[in-house]
Amino acid sequence: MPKKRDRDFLRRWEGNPIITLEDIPFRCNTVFNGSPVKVDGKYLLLLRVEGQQGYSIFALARSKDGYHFTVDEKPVMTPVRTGPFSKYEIKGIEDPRITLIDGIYYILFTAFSKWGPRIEIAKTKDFKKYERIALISEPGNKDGVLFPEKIKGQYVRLDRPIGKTIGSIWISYSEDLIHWGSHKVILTPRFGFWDSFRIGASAPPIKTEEGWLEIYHGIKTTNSGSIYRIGCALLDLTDPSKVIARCDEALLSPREYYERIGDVNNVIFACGAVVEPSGEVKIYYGAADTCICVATAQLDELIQRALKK
Ligand code: BMA
Repeated sequence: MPKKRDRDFLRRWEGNPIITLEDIPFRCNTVFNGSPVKVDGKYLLLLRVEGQQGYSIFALARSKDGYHFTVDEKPVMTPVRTGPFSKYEIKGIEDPRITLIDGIYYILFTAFSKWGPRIEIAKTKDFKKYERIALISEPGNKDGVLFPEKIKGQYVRLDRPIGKTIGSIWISYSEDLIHWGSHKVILTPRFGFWDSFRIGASAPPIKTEEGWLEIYHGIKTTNSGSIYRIGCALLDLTDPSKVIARCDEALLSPREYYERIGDVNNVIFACGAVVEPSGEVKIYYGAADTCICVATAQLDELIQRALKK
């Protein structure tokens, strides 16, 4: 048999998908778009789970090796139905992204309501108690990721507001994680490329000697719908509004059946990555809005890819 060529830059784990509907202990419609974090050598994955009512909640999965996960019996965050956040979470909470700063895990996620998506921020110290902090964008915004440290004394985030149907990656700054300003567009869709329609931040930025590595998603439209892929870019360490480099080719494209066919076909959508001491980066992604998968690359390889070397 001739050797099957791997057409993608990221290496899929051979046991993909790692979490499917069968692994969720409670009744639901689908599981996708998980954000990982490594705590004391063990892996936690905060999952977006869509209930059979049609809206999403978060569940927590745990693993010793980053590949075999067990999902907790009950969801850990559900849309609140009373209080100031409730009217903005009516249609659910989606796509969590976790960032650790000074012992606190901040979770940026999409709060959905009849006004559209807004970015909300919550925090946890122990993944047992979760506390909402604030809604930090107006509607029409999602894909919020927080940098893992303050830069020049300020918190920094990336997000994806939509204006005139164009979704680009913007940067904003804050003193207190609640009030944000100095909004600026930094990366836009590229005509003629795999990321020609819309782009958004995927994983919280990873600090490297060459700059902040941002793993982002790009969308191309076709006659039969959108194709979601993964790419990467490097941002300047001291001024992350400056883009140093950006990959030309996608790192991972929907190819396997579980990426091609599901509730939404042809989707690879990452919400985070774990960098191992060996330099291996485990990128966790939702496939076809129907399951969770993992693919890997060395950190150096991703940097070289962005630099087009
Ligand atoms: C995006 C987000 C993701 C989803 C993707 C593909 O806009 O809503 O949660 O995976 O679309 O449907």
